Amino acid sequence: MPSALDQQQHEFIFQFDRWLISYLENIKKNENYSGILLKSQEYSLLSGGKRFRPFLAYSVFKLFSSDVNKVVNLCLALEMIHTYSLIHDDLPCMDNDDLRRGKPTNHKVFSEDISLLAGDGLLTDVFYILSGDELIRPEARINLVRYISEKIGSMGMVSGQAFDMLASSPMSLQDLQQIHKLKTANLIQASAVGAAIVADCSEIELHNISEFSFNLGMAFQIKDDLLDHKDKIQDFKNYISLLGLNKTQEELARHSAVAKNHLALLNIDNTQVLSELVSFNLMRKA
Ligand code: GRG
Repeated sequence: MPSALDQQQHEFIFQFDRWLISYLENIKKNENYSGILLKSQEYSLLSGGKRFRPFLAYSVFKLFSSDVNKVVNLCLALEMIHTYSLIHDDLPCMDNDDLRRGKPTNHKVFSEDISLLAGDGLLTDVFYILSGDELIRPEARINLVRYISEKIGSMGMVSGQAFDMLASSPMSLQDLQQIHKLKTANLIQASAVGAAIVADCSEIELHNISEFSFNLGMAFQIKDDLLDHKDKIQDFKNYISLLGLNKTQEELARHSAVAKNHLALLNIDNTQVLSELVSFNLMRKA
């Protein structure tokens, strides 16, 4: 018997792929859209990501509302932000990676200039689609755009990337935690809180969703560190290098427990999928 998480993931992926294809088909009709730019964006958007962030937004939204149409643009926007960050992160001036998800990186297939622009376009389009979403109450729309831009802009993910680029060994735990928070947890938090804003949640609900998703985001990155750790000198930006394996696993368990605790504090009875998502992260192999 599939778990509640499996069922919801299955239902979500099927819908999300249709939303994304339909979004891409629609923008193709715009005569100003550069064909090569679109191909480059499409290449990375359709290259097999886990869709973790939009799935999280969808699952949080479903706690409070069944009017799924209201969360479509947010789900698309989150995957577009994630995709832009990966395209730019892979560029020669950043991590200079040849492969992403086992396939050539965007700039290897297209070119550095087009990949840079593909990311710029994806990021900017996010604000176009969110600010124009008339299914979201105008006040909630403003709060949403402001919250997301705080989490991913210079106060958030972009500074996380800057700290990461400039980091040198040896690194303090505090500095590493700040990079993990800004680079990874912020967008995961924006996914969950963004959905709660769209669903018109109360202050106390927003608080618990925010704490839940911050801790899930940290747990997600610590799990990534556990999966990625290489016994190399260059691997100093990894929890295991700083804390050792046992303490890293304890940190993963601690953040996961705090996340589940905030789900319980929501005092609603349909949090099973999200609770299973926290457990799934603990066990995931990729
Ligand atoms: C602003 C250029 C710029 C970058 C922002 C997000 C980021 C910083 C860089 C990407 C590299 C990286 C390892 C980020 C940490 C977050 C993370 C674990 C990303 C991978 O997310 P998954 O596992 O990826 O959800 P898939 O491939 O499944 O979509």
